[in-house]
Amino acid sequence: MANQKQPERSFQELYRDDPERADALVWGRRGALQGAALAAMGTALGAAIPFARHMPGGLVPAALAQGATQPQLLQMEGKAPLIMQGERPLNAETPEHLLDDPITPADKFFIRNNGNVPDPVADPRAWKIRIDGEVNTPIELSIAELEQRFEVVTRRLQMECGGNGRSGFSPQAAGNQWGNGAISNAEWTGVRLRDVLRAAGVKDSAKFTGQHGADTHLSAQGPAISRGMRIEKAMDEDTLICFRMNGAAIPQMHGAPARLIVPGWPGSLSQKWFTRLEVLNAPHTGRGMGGTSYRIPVRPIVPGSRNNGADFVDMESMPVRSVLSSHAHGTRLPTGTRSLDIRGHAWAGDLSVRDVHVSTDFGQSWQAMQLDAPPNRHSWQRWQGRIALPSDGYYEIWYRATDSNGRMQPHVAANWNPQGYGANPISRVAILIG
Ligand SMILES: Nc1nc2c(c(=O)[nH]1)N[C@H]1C(S)=C(S)[C@@H](COP(=O)(O)O)O[C@H]1N2
Ligand SMILES: [Mo]
Repeated sequence: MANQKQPERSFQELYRDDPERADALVWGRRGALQGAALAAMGTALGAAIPFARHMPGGLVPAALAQGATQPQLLQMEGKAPLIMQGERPLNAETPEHLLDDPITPADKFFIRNNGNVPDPVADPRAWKIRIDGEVNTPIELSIAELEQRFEVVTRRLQMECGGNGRSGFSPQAAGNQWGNGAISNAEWTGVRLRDVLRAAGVKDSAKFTGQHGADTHLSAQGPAISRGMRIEKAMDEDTLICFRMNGAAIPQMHGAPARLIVPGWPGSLSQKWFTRLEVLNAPHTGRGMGGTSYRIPVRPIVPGSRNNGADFVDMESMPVRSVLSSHAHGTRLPTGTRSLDIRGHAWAGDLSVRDVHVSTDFGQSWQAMQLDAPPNRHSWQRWQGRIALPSDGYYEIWYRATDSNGRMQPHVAANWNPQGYGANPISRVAILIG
């Protein structure tokens, strides 16, 4: 163990400041946690570790790896205490245990801005949206006109930031260090983009879109973000021009009075303060397109290496992911607790989720959870189940979803890329009994 002559920092401090050294001290070279090392680890965690014999060599306990620093919390009227990611522009993610509602309420909806949030408009019904480019007849319609001319639909739709899970990458990738909380599943009301596109008359040359919104970049130079997608996704029945969220007006922060929702694909496509959609015959070149922006390698690159993204492809359907929403990370439960009802949500971009499994013994065994069918395509799915806890002590709940194609969340974030998209490793919540 630690050199007795030189006082060591506490394990928590050590894991925070120098995880490699902490690991070497705790695990030595044999990778089996036993004797004095096991006792020291137990002391650091404040409890015995009933499944210590199954702990993978070199594993940093979740309680020490994630819980070391207290995050700064958002303080804003109408908003829950979200985890701050940045103030200018304002970005905040939802802690997993606040994602328990089947329909994400406005106060718990994560915030992702690339520029300045515009001021509210006096007459939302008069807000105009223009469709032009590779169409027979460019059209410009107000929200009132859209509602009148086209079928109004309501769907539960996931909207997830393309960088959700980014903090899972090692070495660190550039951008907000999201955990799993840049995800929402609200009930959206609006008209189908495809109905409006058909009214304008989509030409054969129409292959891509370019989205535009009313917000400006922080420099006040040009738009905050302007992304685009393949025309097939624009024609999906769930791609909506929305003007209501959870039955109420869209909050200003989330794109009032109208925004696009492009469910299952990177959230950056879901243009807030939506003003215009260009139909294009070639990929859009707006801010947030090309290079390494929302693009991922086709062949893996060396983690941490430089790359201009020329060989990357645009990120489309988001990978499978799950959250555990019934218990916060680090929850302490009364002595003698021997079973626990847990639950959360799981989703997989354009796909659905086939299975959610949970392990309480460091991955030695996995238990299938009960999984609900989605209420509609592109909604997340509720999972729940009961786990047994054989004795008091320190546990980690590991949870892992599998999509309808059989792909499951990996143990470690894969396909590293400079701007950190697509990290969906298995998550771990620490629970202390006694
Ligand atoms: N006009 C505009 N639309 C935008 C953005 C933005 O900065 N400006 N951010 C995008 C990104 S990156 C995401 S993840 C979602 C976040 O939406 P939210 O803030 O409502 O959660 O909006 C997208 N639409
Ligand atoms: Mo995003």
